Amino acid sequence: MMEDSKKHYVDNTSQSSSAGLTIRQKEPKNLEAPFDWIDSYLTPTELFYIRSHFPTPTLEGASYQLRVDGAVRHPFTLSYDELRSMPSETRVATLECAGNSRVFLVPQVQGAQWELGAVSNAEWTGVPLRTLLERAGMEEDVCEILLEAADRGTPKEEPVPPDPICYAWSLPRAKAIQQEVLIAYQMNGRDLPRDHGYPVRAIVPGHYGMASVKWLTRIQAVREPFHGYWQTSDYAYWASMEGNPVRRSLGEMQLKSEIARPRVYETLAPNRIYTISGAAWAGETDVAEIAVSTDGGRTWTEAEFVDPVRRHAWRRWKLDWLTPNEPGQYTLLARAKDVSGVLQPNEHDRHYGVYVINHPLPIEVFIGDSGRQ
Ligand SMILES: Nc1nc2c(c(=O)[nH]1)N[C@H]1C(S)=C(S)[C@@H](COP(=O)(O)O)O[C@H]1N2
Ligand SMILES: [Mo]
Repeated sequence: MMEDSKKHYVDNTSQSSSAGLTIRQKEPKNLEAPFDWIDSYLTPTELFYIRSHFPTPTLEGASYQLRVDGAVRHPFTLSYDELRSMPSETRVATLECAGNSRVFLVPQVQGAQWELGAVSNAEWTGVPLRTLLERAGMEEDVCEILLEAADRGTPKEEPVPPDPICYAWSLPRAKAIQQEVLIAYQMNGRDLPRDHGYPVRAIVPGHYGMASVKWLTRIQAVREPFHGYWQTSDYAYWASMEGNPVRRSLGEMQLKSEIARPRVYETLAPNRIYTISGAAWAGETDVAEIAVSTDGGRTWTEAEFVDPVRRHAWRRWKLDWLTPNEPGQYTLLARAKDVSGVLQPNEHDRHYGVYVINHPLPIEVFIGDSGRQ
């Protein structure tokens, strides 16, 4: 199934790429993955995007402690070695920052100007959160599991809390007890790098990246919904309740596809076969179909998948395009359909503010003049 994971499927060698992360913000570290480089199913660790709100904390494996407490019958603390000696699971999960593709919003909005690369796919190894909660004996009336981290600071966006805060995120109980949620210590078969949460982070497959808390130090079972800064002021959206708008935390990733190649404003030769390629993913559903348009959405052609269906992981896809003879500008779009027949929305939903940018993103390219090739 993973046989072709290391094989380059883009056969046209002129479609070269510029591997390396793009800095969106230097400190705290916010680096974008080169999305045009999706030659392998798993994003190499050194090319995986980095999204941090505070300076990277320095935790040591030797002194690391993970506290599991709150509304539980048997609170306990684990060392790094104890966690690593427990039965582990390894699974592939795509992480996407909820602000990915923000640069495509018109008019321009505040926040890191992510293009296509605040998304990456890796293999994670760790202990299911569920195992730790079972060991702790979670009380019946627990409604959320709060994941607390070691990084601290004062957020920049209003309303700014009076004192420094830690990064923290709570998961609904129903998600927290799913077998796929990991307390992870390895990424692509090696110990987590510091920027990705060393020594231990949560991996919440299917949810936007903000739920996968890095530098995790405490897991607290709580009886009341947690209304912390990150999930009320920041990563939240306007839902509707009895006709009234209410703030809710972002959760599952929404169906999305992105074109990796060609890149924006790339010039292609006329009347040649060009392999358009990309990837598509979803939160708690599976991607079933990809359609590509090379005429700004008037007509669509079905693309072919490169990867199999695997819940919570992206599927790369490709389509051979016979480029037009006519020189000029062309708008490429890719649109995914999930297993229940739902398509990506045509437009960005304003209830999500500067997040969840999952409409088909226009990629403008040029067909060159054959005389000048
Ligand atoms: N402790 C901590 N965890 C965090 C964050 C953070 O700033 N601090 N950023 C979150 C966000 S918004 C995203 S998108 C992912 C990014 O994970 P990565 O840097 O490993 O790609 O981490 C999440 N976990
Ligand atoms: Mo994020």
